[in-house]
Amino acid sequence: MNSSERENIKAAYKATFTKKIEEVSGNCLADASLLKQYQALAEMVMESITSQWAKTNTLYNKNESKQVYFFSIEFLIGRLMKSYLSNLGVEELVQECSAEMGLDYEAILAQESDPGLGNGGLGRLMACYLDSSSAMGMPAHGNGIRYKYGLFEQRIINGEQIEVADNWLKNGYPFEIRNPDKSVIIKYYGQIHSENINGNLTFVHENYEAIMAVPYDIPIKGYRNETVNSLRLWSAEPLEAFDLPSFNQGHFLNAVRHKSEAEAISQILYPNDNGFDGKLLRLKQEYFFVCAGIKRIIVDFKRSNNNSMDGFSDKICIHINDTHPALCGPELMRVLMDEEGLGWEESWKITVAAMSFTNHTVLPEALEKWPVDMMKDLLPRIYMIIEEINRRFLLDLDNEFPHDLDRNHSLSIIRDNYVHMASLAIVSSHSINGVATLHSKILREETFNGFYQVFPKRFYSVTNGVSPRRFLMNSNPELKTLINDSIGPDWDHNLFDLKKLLNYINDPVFYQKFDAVKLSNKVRLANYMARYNNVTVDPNSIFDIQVKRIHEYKRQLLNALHVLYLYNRLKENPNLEMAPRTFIFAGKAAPGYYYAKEVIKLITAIAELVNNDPSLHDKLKVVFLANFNVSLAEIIYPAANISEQISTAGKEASGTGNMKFMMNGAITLGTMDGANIEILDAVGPSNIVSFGLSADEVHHYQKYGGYRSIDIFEQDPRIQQVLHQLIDGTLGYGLSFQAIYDSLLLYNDGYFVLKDFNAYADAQNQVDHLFRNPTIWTKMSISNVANSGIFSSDRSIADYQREIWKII
Ligand code: GPQ
Repeated sequence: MNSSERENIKAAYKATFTKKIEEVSGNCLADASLLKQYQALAEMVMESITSQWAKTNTLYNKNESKQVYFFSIEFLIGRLMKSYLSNLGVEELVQECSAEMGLDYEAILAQESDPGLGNGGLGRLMACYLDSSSAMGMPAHGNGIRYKYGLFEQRIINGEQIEVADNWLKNGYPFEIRNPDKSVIIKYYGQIHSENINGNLTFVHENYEAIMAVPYDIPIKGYRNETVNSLRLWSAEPLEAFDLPSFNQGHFLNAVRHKSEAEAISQILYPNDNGFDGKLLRLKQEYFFVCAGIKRIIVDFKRSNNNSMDGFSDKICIHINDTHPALCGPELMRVLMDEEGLGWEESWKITVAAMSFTNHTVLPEALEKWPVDMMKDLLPRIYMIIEEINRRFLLDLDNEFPHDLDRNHSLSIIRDNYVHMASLAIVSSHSINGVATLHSKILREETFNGFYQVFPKRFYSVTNGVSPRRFLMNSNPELKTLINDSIGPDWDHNLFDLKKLLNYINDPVFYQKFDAVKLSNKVRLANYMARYNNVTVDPNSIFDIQVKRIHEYKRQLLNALHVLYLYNRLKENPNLEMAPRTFIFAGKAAPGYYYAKEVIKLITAIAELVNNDPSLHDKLKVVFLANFNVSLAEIIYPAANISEQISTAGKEASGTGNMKFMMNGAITLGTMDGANIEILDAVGPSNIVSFGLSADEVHHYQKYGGYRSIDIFEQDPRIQQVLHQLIDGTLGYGLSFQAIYDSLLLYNDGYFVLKDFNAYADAQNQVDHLFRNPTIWTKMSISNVANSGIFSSDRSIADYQREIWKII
């Protein structure tokens, strides 16, 4: 494009934008608020995307290519405007025009609400996978819930977490299209009668309570290509417009009660991460989006397949993200048998061939199990089908392993009066995978070992990945520019090309530029902390960051105790030689998780102690950033020097924050857990700092005992001092962290915090030494960026395509 063409395009953009402002606000540009500017831009974006979207859908409706449907109870998509602009290839243009029109581009973008439709890694992974699928021109779509309120907003008041409702829809949401014509009726409760209709046994659902699922579709625009996939989020509404059976029978009160009950279903996201809480409403949510999603898939499939179900599993993959959508199996069976008239065997073949399942945790408390009575009452037909799936499965098992009652019991989907969702998911899927090599191994050898013995060929491993567009190009534009200037722009289509950066691994000029980018990102975060936490930090200090959900197994406590220990060392010796450090924490605690909330309180108390002590000469600062979400994450990752990934080995399935940090040049300080092990493989041992018990060692202690935290306590005066400080008032008058103290000593430290303390302190010492040698540090940092290609979610999606969905 020559410069006059560009000027024409810019003029056209400015004219359209000015007109749009009038349309959305009734004001001229000069009087339009930032919100209206954002809404105008959003409308323009949607207008440029929708024709591509329609074309993509027309293509997909021909049924030529295999379609993947991700079912997930969470999609943590983050703000979308920047992705759209960058994927359309117009971001620079819009930036330039905005500046020339006297508008504040970043402030306009900040108007967008950040939909918190997920808790953490599980929901964010889905968003990265949608982003990658579109980038790769692959047909993949999401099915989830349009929660009216997403994950709560976290405020920190007097050092404690306070939860505030997340009203993300309050100004409307410009990137969704409501499609009421595609609504689906969902039936709960009631009774099932079997009738013999024309010689066929038919199941009829009576006296049910019906609600309506209305889809809202969000376009997922591919990076600089023509593909626009869909994220379909279902909203629950009463079904006045429909011929409700109870209405017809004159049960009007019932019909009104349904109204508010209906809306309750998509009202709010459950705020638990890695934890199961067996509430009836949650089970309603699970069936809600499963039933709606499956129905639409079948309607669309049949419409383009001469009204036939032939070849369904050759064209459709139903991928379930953890067990929350595991009812996809029985629901697909129900539709195939009760609505499509197929027999059990044929339906079962189709179901297993279509379904695949990813597990995301081995924590026993997170594995879903629903009381039989609850399931039977709420979903009578589904429960019948689960019983039959189980009966047939146990029969097969008995044929293969005769009289093995223990095996039969331990693998039974229904056992001890519960429906075990992981068992259901495994039995009804042709593929089960873990999310990192170690995690998949633990699934095979421990968690699902019984199923592995029965179905060894069903088990796979696909290591997680993250979107390089969101977490590198868009959130770290200065690094993107430096990389473009150094190795050319083509790495954007193949992140493995980042390896070319290794050509600069000894280039002092490149070092300078690379360090300048990191510093600039640290200044941005320092400004944020000055503004929101009222803490001044030195951008030249080590930014040592742990951001993720607060959970015992993630061991924010280990980090916090070590900060206290460093504080003690500095108090003892104010001239201690160490690089100044800024310890940064962020993350939400589940509202009902007392212990996690205590950890937040502890961190903020330590921050109070440390930041207000002038005798430390600014060598130590501690900051807890409130309300960690995708938008804040995008500011944090580029600014990190140290990425804290210190879970008890064997407990973190993969982790994905570790990958986002690495891609931005942070050095991992981590245990040999989840994908940290693969980060070590990718960068080599000299570019990571690892420490601590191995998963085997942890497993051994857990199985056979032999660890006594009190012994460590008694032998280590550093630990004695720090633990006393938890309860002796050091951390504030009247403040005592007795529960944490007890968990470590009285309850024998279930997550091996004290056991790993010494190794962690040594590793932190090593970090200090490395950082004080800038050449070594920068080299390590560059190596991390250069070797991060394997952690692109494009690679993960390619693995799924090849191994699991079998798409070319
Ligand atoms: N994960 Cl089960 C969540 O974020 N929430 C959950 O409820 C469960 C898992 C995470 C898991 O803890 C991480 O290790 C993974 O990297 C992530 O899922 C994506 O697989």
